[in-house]
Amino acid sequence: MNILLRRALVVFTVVLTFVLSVICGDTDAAIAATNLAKQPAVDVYVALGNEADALKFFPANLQFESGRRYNLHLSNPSSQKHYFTAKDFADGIWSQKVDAGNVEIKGAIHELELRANTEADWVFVPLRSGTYSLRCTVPGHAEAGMVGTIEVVG
Ligand SMILES: [Cu+2]
Repeated sequence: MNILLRRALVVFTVVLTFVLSVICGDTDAAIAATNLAKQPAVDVYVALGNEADALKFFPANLQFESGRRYNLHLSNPSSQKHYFTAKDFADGIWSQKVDAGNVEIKGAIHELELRANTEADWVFVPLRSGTYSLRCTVPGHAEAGMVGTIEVVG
């Protein structure tokens, strides 16, 4: 095979690989995820309970914009454990990571348990608009008022 023909074959193979990856969507999805991850995060703070052990989320109603990146700082200043449970909301977000103490967890997250006097940062991008319920699933807590709503707009 002469050198020109060989070069043409290499170029053809590279172009074909690129075209196939675009058609298959891998490249688009990878670019979208990279762009989302680079967006500056909007800080949001939520406390699960308070020092007086009130069974509430502070604040109880959250609003996010779809397509924006958030860093949700969760803290539990109370003397008992609490859950941040919003499964339908979590199904419609892209979770980048949860940072808890010295551990960073990547991938889909559906529920967080915060023991007494702990904190966790959840970085995500909401993708699906809607109104979702938030609750603490420790027995008796939701019934006592530890519930809220998460609204995703846009
Ligand atoms: Cu609770």
